[in-house]
Amino acid sequence: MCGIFAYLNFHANKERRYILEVLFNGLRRLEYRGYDSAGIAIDDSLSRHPNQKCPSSSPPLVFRQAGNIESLVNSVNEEVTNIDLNLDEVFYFHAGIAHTRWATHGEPAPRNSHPQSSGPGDDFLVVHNGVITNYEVLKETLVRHGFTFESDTDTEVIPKLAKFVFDKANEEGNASLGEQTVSFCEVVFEVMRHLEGAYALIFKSWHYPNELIACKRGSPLLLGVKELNEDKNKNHVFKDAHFLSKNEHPKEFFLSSDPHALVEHTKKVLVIEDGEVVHLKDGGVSILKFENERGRRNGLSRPASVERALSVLEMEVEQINKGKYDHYMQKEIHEQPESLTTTMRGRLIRGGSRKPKTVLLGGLKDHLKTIRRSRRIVFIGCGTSYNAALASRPILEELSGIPVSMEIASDLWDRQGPIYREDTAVFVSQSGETADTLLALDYARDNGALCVGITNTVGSSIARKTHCGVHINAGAEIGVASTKAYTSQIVVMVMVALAIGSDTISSQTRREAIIDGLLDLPNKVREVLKLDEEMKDLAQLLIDEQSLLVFGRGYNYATALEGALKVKEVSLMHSEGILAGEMKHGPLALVDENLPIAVIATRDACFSKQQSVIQQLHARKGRLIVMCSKGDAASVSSSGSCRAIEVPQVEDCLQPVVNIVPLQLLAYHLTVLRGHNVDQPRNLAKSVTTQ
Ligand code: UD2
Ligand code: GLU
Ligand code: MG
Repeated sequence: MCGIFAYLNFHANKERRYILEVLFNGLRRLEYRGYDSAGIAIDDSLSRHPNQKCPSSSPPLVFRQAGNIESLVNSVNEEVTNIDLNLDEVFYFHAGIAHTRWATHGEPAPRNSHPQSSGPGDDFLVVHNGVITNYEVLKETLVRHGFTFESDTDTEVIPKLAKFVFDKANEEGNASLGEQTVSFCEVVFEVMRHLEGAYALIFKSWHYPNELIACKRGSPLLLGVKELNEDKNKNHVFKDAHFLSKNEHPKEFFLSSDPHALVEHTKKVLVIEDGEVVHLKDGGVSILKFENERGRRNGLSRPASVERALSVLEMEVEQINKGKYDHYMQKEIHEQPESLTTTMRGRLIRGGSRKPKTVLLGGLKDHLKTIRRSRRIVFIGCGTSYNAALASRPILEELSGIPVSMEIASDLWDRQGPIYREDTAVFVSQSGETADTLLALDYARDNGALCVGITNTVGSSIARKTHCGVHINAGAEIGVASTKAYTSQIVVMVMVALAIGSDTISSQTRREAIIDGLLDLPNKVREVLKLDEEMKDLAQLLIDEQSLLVFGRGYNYATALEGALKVKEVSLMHSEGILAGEMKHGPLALVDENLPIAVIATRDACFSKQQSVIQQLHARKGRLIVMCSKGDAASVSSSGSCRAIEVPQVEDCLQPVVNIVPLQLLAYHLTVLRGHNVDQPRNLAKSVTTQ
């Protein structure tokens, strides 16, 4: 997530002012991806280190800020004045790195921003996108070797590990002064061998002046090359692992996680692949890679060099970011198998032969006793987040035995509804900055309730102000209409229900069945995503309609509300989610042969009631679209004509996660076909930070 940018000028005089501007601009190009902090590292002055051969063989200058890029720029300007840094100083070579952060480990704060450092002296600096899943073990080891950690990030283990590897190699190799016994590349390979998780990384070190190393696994990273005084006839191919064979031609290198930040400089790029280590040194580029994963892990084999041609960036930049998708909403819908996996990562404990399967929510474990003792659980949210809470209410009631009430944040605040010390108030918000939810949070805190947050944004106001909570870890969501955050919120709240209920022996079988269901859920979502074309056809049929009703009940009342919300917010078609049990109390009056009605009738405890709803709608010649479990299409259509959408059946409390997907797809296709803006619907904003 978020962004990485680096700029290296070789044999080309550039003023410090210019270098800073290139780095800041790089970050500005990454801004649209969402971030919460930013930072850069550049070289210090030659004048300050008269003994050094070049300025970069002394500790660099590191600037880090929480908040937006302009606040980083301002703080750099201030610091420049404070330390009397010469902006006109010219660098013939220089390597600068920059980062925008979307926190996963530790709140947005200068010490948690990147570049992260190896410690005093900043021997190694690293910018990182992604998550290191085994950072805790690495941290323990490094602490045992005397390292002190200053941040809460997972990233910090990387530069510290680099320093550890570097120091060890130099101890063993009795390095002569100025000569390193290990190359930068060797250090990074050794570091990479120990890292688990997903990452794109850039390393900078004053032990290796004017060099940069980039590597990645899972997260994107690109290299851009711009030759100054370019020979147009030359065909650039990576030869013998040395591109441009260290020639003296002046040139500039750019590294970025996003082509957006490259195109203004060059169109010649190399898309770095997983496992590759790209070394920029002496005007050349070398790419090295382990032949296989075993080689990487056991550290016995040596990495081989890779030859690859630069490609020309011809695609629309927008297109590359969205991968094969046309819009972010579409991408985020299709990303759900992966985002759900990340949400659950490390939180489902499979148990052993005797041990039961359980859920571990680090953010809640110390508060479970208090929650179990509360008289009531109150869910508080707005829009999609409210719907996600509503979807999880039945299972929370079932497994906890505690009454669960629902509050729309603004309404609770308007009424100043009663909240007590004995209540557990659960605040649900993707951004963690929703104004109405925040107001309700202050109110609930003042009334003494235990406040629990469910948010996607580490360090957000809601994450900070709640007593405890769970991050949904769905990754940055760019489309205004929430899709992957919704399904991750439900999964988190089901896990919360499992955790609260985990002390009840009688429900153990049920809980284990749900955990099995959770483990298999990404596969089921992958399966339901195959309905894409079918939903596009359906959208084509509905394109000119004025309105769409969605009937649901039980677990899928929320699906009806959320499905209708999706349709209305992006396709600008009126749509309403209706509790099927309320049908005869009004909505039935609307039914005729024209108005399209979607009915959710997948198999669960409400199945037979929904069958009767369908029959009554058929009796009034309703135009039905029925969502049913696999194998039920024939029986559903037997009582009258309707269009059936078959979805895979899962554990009842997880069914809302599967069932919302076709409706998300429908809303998406309807919007595209009706010619509206999918990612920025009219009049709406991603996070509603005003009342
Ligand atoms: C934490 C780390 C995670 C991983 C894991 C390893 C963070 C942010 N998370 O995840 O990356 O290392 O430990 O075991 O570093 N919180 C609130 N309100 C909210 C959301 C969270 O107070 O709205 C608190 C929560 O009570 C906890 C902390 O924030 O103290 C982190 O929550 P989490 O869900 O990320 O916790 P966990 O253990 O899954
Ligand atoms: N996991 C890292 C952190 O929390 C990197 C986050 C990112 O991708 O920006 O600092
Ligand atoms: Mg919303």
